[in-house]
Amino acid sequence: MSFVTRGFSGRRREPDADLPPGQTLVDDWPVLSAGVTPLVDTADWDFTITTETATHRWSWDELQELGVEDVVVDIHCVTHWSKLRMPWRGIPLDVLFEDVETEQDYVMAHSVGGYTTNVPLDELLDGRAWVAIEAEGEPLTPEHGGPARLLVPHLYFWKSAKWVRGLTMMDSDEPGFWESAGYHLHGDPWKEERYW
Ligand SMILES: Nc1nc2c(c(=O)[nH]1)N[C@H]1C(S)=C(S)[C@@H](COP(=O)(O)O)O[C@H]1N2
Ligand SMILES: [Mo]
Repeated sequence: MSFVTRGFSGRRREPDADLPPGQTLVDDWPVLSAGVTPLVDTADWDFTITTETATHRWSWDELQELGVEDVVVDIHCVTHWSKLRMPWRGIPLDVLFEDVETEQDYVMAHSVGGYTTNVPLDELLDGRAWVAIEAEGEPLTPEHGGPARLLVPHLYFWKSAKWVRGLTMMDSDEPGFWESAGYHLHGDPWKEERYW
């Protein structure tokens, strides 16, 4: 009859309720890179959003001045590992897109070293994506994409481009690096959109 007990058990979640199908929890943080780790100096780095009409550019310092946000998110790699409740710090893409005008609905993210990945623009907005600069309380290490990487945690982690340099708007959804090699164009871990 105790409402305390009932309320508690009512709120309890299954231990793996946050784990998408086919995923396994890891305690460490694996490094997955298709090529060599570039060493990127923030002094030479800038971030661009290129639309059909304009190029918007932010230096490292200008980006920080837009305002950082601390978030706790789950990440899911298509190779079946997940990390839950990971603390990250980054600049929300909502802020970057505030003054960007475009009629184009798709984005290609570009990284130092040539890596690319495609994401629909609406999935980068509404608090769902960041240019991340810290994880677990520390600046991103080079192997994890430092100084800055894309963070799109609701899609498989290959969409979170390390060493990100910019976003280019596109009229249609074109495949990026892994998508051209058979990874799913979209990559929703809850739908197991792994390969196509
Ligand atoms: N530039 C770049 N970004 C990348 C990759 C890459 O090879 N190059 N690998 C992707 C893949 S497949 C995964 S799972 C994650 C791995 O990030 P981590 O090494 O920080 O765990 O980065 C993604 N972003
Ligand atoms: Mo991956």
